[in-house]
Amino acid sequence: MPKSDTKTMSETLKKCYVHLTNTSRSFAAVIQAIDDVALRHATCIFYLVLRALDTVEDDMTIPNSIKIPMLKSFHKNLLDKNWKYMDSKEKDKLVLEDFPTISYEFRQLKPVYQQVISDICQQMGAGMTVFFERDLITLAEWDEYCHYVAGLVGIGLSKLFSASKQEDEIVGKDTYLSNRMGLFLQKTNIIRDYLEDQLEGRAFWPRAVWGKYASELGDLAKEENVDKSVQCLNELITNALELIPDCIKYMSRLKDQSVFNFCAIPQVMAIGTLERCYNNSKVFKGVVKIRKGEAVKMMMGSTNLEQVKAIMSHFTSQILRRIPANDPTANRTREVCRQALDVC
Ligand code: PS7
Ligand code: MN
Ligand code: MN
Ligand code: MN
Repeated sequence: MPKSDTKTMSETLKKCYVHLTNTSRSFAAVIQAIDDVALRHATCIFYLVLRALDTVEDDMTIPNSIKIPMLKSFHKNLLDKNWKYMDSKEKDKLVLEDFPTISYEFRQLKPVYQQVISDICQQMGAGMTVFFERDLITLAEWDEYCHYVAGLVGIGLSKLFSASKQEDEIVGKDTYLSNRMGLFLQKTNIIRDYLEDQLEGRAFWPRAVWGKYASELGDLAKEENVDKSVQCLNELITNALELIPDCIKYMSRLKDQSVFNFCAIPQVMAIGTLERCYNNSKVFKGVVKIRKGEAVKMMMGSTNLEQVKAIMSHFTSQILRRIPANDPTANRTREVCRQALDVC
């Protein structure tokens, strides 16, 4: 249930929650349900700042000569009460056009929260430009890109949880596990969004993998390549599934119910999405989404570690059953699924 204290909230903070509701598909509900008021507001502002940064990254109408310096200096906009950007063509452009409202509320946060958000924003902005200038080739580089755009989010969120005293110090300090939580969401997103990204001129699949199945990344969308494309997809999904044991370990440390739900619901949606995408040629024809009823069931069923493990093992078992005998990654997929089932 969203915790609204609309009576005591300033008009600008209310506007921030309106922006949150309008821009996030899945995060609005879990952020609004965070119990600790200060942590809830910090998370909402963190989300909007990164949504603004990601809107710049995603906007293919901004030439790189303008985009790169903009991303690198984005964190400075947090302290500039007038900064805004009116030329984006993206669907979430409103967060850039109304950035003064967001940056004003950023400056009302406790200094520790401001520091975490600003640091992550700076590292993410710089990181986003790395692969404008360099191709994404190896699996290590895939992890590196996912670290910049999602691992850092996990690291920042974990520091906010610990700073709020809602979670133990170890949660904020163990950046390895926080990073892995973000990687699981981002890899799932990149795998699922193949076609959408391809159509918009973006490419986030690592060449070391797709190069084994096609000579151009775009060729995976061609009907005559469907067998190879699905094999490539299965290899990337297998790589993402490797993250499950670390994600379970991270979630096992959480104590606050509302923080747990906030972390667990996206993870559960991600495993559901991976199961949907596994061995599914529709990934190359459109956006594969989990059914609404299924999503609702998962959200209600992610309120404690045992339930999350049960959902994770359900989807992992489904994948395990569907591994084609002749898939080139079959053995590795089996092994990774068994490792996930072992911890669940
Ligand atoms: C601060 C809640 C909880 C330890 C805007 C949550 C894009 C997958 O690219 O719009 O439009 O297809 O579906 C969220 C770890 C980040 C990682 C990242 C900030 C979990 C800007 C989210 C969300 C760490 C970079 C989905 C990673 O966006 O994707 C807050 C722990 C933003 C989390 C992007 C993607 C999020 C994402 P797209 P979406
Ligand atoms: Mn992006
Ligand atoms: Mn995006
Ligand atoms: Mn995406």
